[in-house]
Amino acid sequence: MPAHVLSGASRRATLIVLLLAIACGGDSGGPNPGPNNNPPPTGNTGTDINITEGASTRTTNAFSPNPKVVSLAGGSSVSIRWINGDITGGDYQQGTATAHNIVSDNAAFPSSSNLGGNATHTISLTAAGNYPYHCSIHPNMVGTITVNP
Ligand SMILES: [Cu+2]
Repeated sequence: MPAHVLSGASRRATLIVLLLAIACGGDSGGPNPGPNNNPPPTGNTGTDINITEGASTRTTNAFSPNPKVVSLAGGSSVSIRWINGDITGGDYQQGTATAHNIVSDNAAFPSSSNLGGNATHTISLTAAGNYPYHCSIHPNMVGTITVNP
């Protein structure tokens, strides 16, 4: 059917699709592969867990370090921060990220949203113990946090 005979409804549907494409194109804080990755985060390096490049096909080595061992050290809580470093084909400005979603195996801490390139997820743990977790998108990705007293 030639474009000039598209019905009014078809034209409206096409316009809506175009507007949705524009609205979804920006950095929304969700998955942001390609050139819209975040710059590498700073600070907090002592409690970071990096999601490694190529993590989607890995198991325990999808996370580094793994296990992550921290200590309350007399305090009431310790924070843990994941960084999605799974960016391939260049640095954060040129590479493409794979989204990951961190989930506690036993609902011990809040899940992340889908993390884009260099996006972070920070939790606070208040009790000693082992905290197994995985990626809900790639369940082969498994890790453990050990909190010592
Ligand atoms: Cu994943």
